[in-house]
Amino acid sequence: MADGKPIIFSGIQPTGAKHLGNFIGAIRQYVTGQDRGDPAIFCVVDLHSISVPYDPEDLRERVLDTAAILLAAGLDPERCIFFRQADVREHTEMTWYLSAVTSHGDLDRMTQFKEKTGSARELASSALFYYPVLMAADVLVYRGQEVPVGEDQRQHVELMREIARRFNARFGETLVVPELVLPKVGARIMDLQEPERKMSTTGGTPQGTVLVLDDEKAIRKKVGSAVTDSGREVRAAPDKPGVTNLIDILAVARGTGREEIEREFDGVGYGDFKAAVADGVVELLAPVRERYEEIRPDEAALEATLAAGAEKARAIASVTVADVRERMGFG
Ligand code: AQP
Repeated sequence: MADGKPIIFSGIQPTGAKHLGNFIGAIRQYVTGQDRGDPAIFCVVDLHSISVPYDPEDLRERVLDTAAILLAAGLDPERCIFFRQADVREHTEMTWYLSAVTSHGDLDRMTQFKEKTGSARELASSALFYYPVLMAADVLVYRGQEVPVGEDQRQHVELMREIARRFNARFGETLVVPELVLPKVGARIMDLQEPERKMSTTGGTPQGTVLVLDDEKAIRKKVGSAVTDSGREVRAAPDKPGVTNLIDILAVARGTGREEIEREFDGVGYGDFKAAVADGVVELLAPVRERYEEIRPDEAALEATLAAGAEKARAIASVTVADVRERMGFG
């Protein structure tokens, strides 16, 4: 930590279909984090992609899509370290070392694995089961102090904290126990069609998932057909998940709180409210889509940015790995 600024680390999976939940829960926090962190480190976690069936050529493309989305959203490689996970091999090496202090039972308790595999658990790749250890390595190898993520990652961050504590107890004080950082509003954006479920890349409805790269027409259609309820009141409440979700989305888009939105739309029907939410989302995402169109075609520039970031990341990660190896009795 320099000048009291924390080391911030977060990663995002490479898909071209980043959605509003990813944008609000994670990407927006990265952009604000880059001036708060020293360093702020963000990576496209391509190693995580192999936990589900994938195509290698497609993966390369999706990494560039995701990198372009993050740059378009405002990540500035001069103000943060931005790279591709697989370029820094210390992540995979660290994962193995951390296995020594991660039990099978720890991983067996991860609800995301259970939710994602359901009854097909026996067929799931061991990489999917093991994913939380790689995620712990991602953060711990930089001695990250803050991990900005959405609510769905809470359990994984709790596990990485436990892994760091156990490592330190077993081998001596080496790793930093990181803190979970959730956005104040929007830590869990819900599917617009099924507001009891989170907006999701794999588990959501296409109509209920607003993509960062959706055009204005698509955004208006999706927000306009969002599920609300039979009432008229624009009020956040547990029995009004659809309306609550839209309030949160508009609060984020406007940079205000729930209360301000409730006050402004008190007595206004859902139709006008939804139109305002659609306006807010269009204003939030349109500039990102426009910049993406400029950035994405220049693959050489994207590759150069990621390569430069990987060099900076490796310089930090290699020091931690050397300390870990020393502590564990290797070499
Ligand atoms: N609905 C959400 N609300 C708020 N934050 C969210 N995040 C994901 N969904 C929501 C946060 O986005 C970051 C990146 O997630 P990822 O790398 O796991 O990306 P993904 O796998 O493409 O996104 P999903 O939708 O989370 O995939 P599924 O559901 O298919 O596994 C993380 O910080 C996450 O918390």
